[in-house]
Amino acid sequence: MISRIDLRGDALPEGPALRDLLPRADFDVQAALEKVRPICEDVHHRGDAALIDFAEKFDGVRLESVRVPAQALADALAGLDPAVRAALEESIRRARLVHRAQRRTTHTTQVVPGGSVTEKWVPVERVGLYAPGGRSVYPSSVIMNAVPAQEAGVESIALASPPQAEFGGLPHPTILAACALLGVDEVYAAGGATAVAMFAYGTESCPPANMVTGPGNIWVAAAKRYFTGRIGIDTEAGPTEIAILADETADPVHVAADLISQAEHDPLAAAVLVTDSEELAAAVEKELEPQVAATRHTDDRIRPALAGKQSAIVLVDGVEEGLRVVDAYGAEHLEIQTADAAAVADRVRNAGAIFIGPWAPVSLGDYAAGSNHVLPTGGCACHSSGLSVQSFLRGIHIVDYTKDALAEVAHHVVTLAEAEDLPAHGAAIKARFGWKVPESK
Ligand code: HSO
Ligand code: ZN
Repeated sequence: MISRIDLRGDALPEGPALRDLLPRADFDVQAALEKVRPICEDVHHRGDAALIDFAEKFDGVRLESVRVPAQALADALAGLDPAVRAALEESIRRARLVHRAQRRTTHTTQVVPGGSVTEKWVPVERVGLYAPGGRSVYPSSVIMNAVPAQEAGVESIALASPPQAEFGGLPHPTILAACALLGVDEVYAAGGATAVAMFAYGTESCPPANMVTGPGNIWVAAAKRYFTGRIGIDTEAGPTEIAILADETADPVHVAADLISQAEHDPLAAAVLVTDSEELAAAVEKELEPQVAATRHTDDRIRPALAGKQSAIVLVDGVEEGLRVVDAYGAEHLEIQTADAAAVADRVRNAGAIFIGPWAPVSLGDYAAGSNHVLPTGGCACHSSGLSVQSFLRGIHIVDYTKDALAEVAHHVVTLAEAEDLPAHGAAIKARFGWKVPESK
């Protein structure tokens, strides 16, 4: 069901060469870009009318309005299963604890007497959150997007999710209920690239946003790329990934269950086990079959995900080599199931989130650890982080110098301006001191 890649014996290659040996899904956002361009431009030119036409074409329902009425949110919350409500509330509570601690404080550095630089953190003014529909109706993702934006102090938060024909053109009721629990009351029935375009350009019913975040399929990723520069985005989320670094101390039942848990998302989801234990590899292979057979999304998602070229069991000589492999891979989620798991985890450099030991499976992080589950995929963990309060803040430097403090450094500024052949830069200093460079002290 899952292939093996044997990297034992020879020394592992360095950097990109090692990465090339590791499995990964094809996720060609560039190719999708051409397809989303006309859709985005149609939303630009025709606004709500385009959104309504696209909803009819893609979602099979004719909308009366794109904006979801407040009553629909209240109804969805009233109809929510109490157990689901309690679980969502606990998830929100834990996420708030963690994200509140990420708030940044204004900080002033006294560079010289009379000269200071203050860094002030200012939230993005208006953010559009996206929650997918279809196969992935995840109220948990509404939490993971809304909580950091709220804790960052974003004043205007709107959410879009695809209209569902079976719910009369409203987004899925659990998405609406999650919005109601979070106090997000500006919600739109718009899906995929059209939703991103709605937030980027604005329409009659939806004012434009400065930033769009949230998971989605390749069309959402392509639309985010299309608008990058015009608006801020989080990351272009690709299919979910789990990597597990495990040794002979790991329980194969847990390892198999955790691999399957993320394979469940998508036929393109990646499940990668990196181990130095032939016994564990064999036991996991054996364990996968009954566990896969016993669950629900077996043939449409899990089997293709595990059998796909993006998934594998990677055999390495030791935990040391395993660490090099997981660093080269840069997984969205990385579990460490080895002896001294915390110490091993401490040495990992590239991962979206790390889960230590036997009692911290990725599923916990997906719902209720308090951590965020919007994480970099496709190796982007090598340069980017998951969603956090920081994602919604801008640090603004405030420069405050007195005349004496400027005079003290003026000659350096003028020298560098001359060296860069930018004499007018230097003149802006000299003009303040009778067109002379003040004496250096
Ligand atoms: N594992 C997914 C998030 C998710 N899981 C939502 C369950 N629901 C990507 O991090
Ligand atoms: Zn998940």
